[in-house]
Amino acid sequence: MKFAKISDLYYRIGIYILLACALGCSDQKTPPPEPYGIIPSDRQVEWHNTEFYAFIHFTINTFTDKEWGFGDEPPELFNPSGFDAEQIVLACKNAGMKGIVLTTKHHDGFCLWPTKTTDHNISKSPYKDGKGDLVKEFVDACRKHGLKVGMYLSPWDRNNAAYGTPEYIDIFRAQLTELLTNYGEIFEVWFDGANGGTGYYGGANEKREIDRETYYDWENTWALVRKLQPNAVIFSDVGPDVRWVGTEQGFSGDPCWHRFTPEPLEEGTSPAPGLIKYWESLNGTREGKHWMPAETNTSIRPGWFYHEAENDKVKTPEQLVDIHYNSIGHGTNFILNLPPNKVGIIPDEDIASLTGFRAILDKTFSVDLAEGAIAKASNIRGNEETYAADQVLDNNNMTYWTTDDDTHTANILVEFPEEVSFNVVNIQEYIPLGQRIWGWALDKWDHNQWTEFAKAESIGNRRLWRGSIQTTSKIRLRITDAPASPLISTISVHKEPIRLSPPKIIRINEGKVDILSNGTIHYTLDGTEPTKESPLFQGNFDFSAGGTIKAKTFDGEKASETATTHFGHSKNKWSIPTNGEIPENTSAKQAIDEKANTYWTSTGADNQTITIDFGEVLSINSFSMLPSGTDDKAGMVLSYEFYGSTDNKDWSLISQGEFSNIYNNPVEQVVQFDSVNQVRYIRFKAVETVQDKEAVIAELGVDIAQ
Ligand code: FUL
Repeated sequence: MKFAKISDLYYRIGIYILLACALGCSDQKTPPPEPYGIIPSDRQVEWHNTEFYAFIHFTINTFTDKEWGFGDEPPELFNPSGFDAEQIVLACKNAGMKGIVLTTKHHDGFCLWPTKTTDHNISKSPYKDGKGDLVKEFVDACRKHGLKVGMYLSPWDRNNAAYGTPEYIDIFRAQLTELLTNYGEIFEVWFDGANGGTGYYGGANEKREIDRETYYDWENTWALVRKLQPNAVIFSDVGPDVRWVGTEQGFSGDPCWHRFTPEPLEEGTSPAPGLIKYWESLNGTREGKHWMPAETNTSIRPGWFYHEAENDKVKTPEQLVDIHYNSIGHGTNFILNLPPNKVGIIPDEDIASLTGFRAILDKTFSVDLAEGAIAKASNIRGNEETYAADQVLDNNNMTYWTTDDDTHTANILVEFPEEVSFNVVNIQEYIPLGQRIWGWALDKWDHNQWTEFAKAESIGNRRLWRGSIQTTSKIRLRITDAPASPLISTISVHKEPIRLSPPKIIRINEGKVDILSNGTIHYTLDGTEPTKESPLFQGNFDFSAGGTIKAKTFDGEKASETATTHFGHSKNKWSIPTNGEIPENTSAKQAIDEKANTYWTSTGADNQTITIDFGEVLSINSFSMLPSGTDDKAGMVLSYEFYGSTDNKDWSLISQGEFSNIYNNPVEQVVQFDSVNQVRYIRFKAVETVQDKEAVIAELGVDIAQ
């Protein structure tokens, strides 16, 4: 080898010396700790880092105003007038989301892409003259704006004639194959837990129950996903990669372990057709058999699909922030559903709420009060820089502080350059080597001694402590229980801005309404946003007819978020008639006492009706039914008939149907009628209940045509 110049030779020698040092003279002599117990796969670690993403529920239900389609809806109904995938994707991106999971086929079986597996798809709809592919439009917009793509494909298909037979499994897998082959990289495949029940099934119009343990042959379906999309995680009630958190209300348990051993609630029994509940989904299992972290799913509105009647019920920025702390803050991922409207865009109300939510989080997390702080630990693995305390302050969750193998409980201090005031602490465990912290506490230096201000069990991918303002010059994280050396990748300290609390709007006696707050309240009754010019609240007022109240607290230039509450017609004059053919049932009164925690329970599974006398003829245009909020869901009403009468003798059927997703999402069910009905008596009949038990209802109400 000949060197052109002598300087070239010296240059190369220099490089070799540097390389040799990097390899041989490196500081790191102590190997990283051994993994503890079950650890995540690479695809799961990647998923943990994705943390916050959107669910998009959009299909034929958007146009029929339903939560679950029966399967007989003509494809012509699917006709968004101005579908805009970019508007939807940008709404998600601006909210800080990193991906989108799209309902490519919901339980009604309508496919949003031109599948070869069934005619019940977008090519038979007027959308783009049958030449549209909504999945592709979503995927293209996601790729353009750097969001990951996930696919929801409902296993239950109420349209398909073959549902319930082995032939359907081939169809289902062919659909999955199309979705996982033709649209590029997928980060999550979402399999819904609702399976089997009544449906159209190609015209059979019957109930089909399947054995959900065996029917889908999940092992082979999962193998297909692995083959086609090796980096995608698979979600279902019980994994294999990601578990359902067990509620659709938007919170997770505390502790919340990433590991899980699924145990059915009651061995072999389904609480409702096609549903199984699992113990511990909320909390996981500390030393569970699988790495199966929870995903917290909830919708920005009460339902998963867009319903105009819910425009007033969009979760507020503060509610979304609370959910953030109760999901991501417990180490779960957070999938927030944003339902596009009939135009095919995210409505203004939802965008406004997302924008407010993001602003609160940005104000909180854009400043790290631990920046410039010094970290010290009671033990450092091998006394090496690689594992030193300051690794928790470097904003990199791939580096961590850890201890020697025989040191499981240890402390790490963060000393601020000057005294700080904070109300949020963010802690991350380095999870690729397992979830290995079982107990921890936070102390602050207070009058020359340590005072504990936080304490819990799990940390996992992320733990957000949020509480009252703490002022101090240093904090200490104490690991109080760990089965192996603990690994902490991040500690950061933040201040969430203090805001005025929105008022509380409550109904008191005789149909009156009170609005509670510490400040000045202005309110509206016409659906508009309250301003300082809106009526000033000066004391309770009659609101017997019902409607929507919006109120805000004001303090100088500051204003709270808007509180919105809807009340049906006052039940003040209502009673339960005892002269009809219905036997007297004392608990019936509890369905009209305006109290969510008292219940009517029917007198027997063969007499599932309740009759109500308004005491006057009312023009009603909808009814509402609030299910019991108790954990025991036996008797929850799954389908109903609703009758009206002017004389308690001749009854006419006003409405009948199912409360589609009530089991998983036990919120108030509101049913709008096709027309206004003039009645004095109403009769509600529970047609199907959970476990065929006596019907249980917390409240029945009606809205009157204004
Ligand atoms: C549930 C479904 O039945 C709902 O319609 C919705 O898709 C939700 C995410 O999962 O089980």
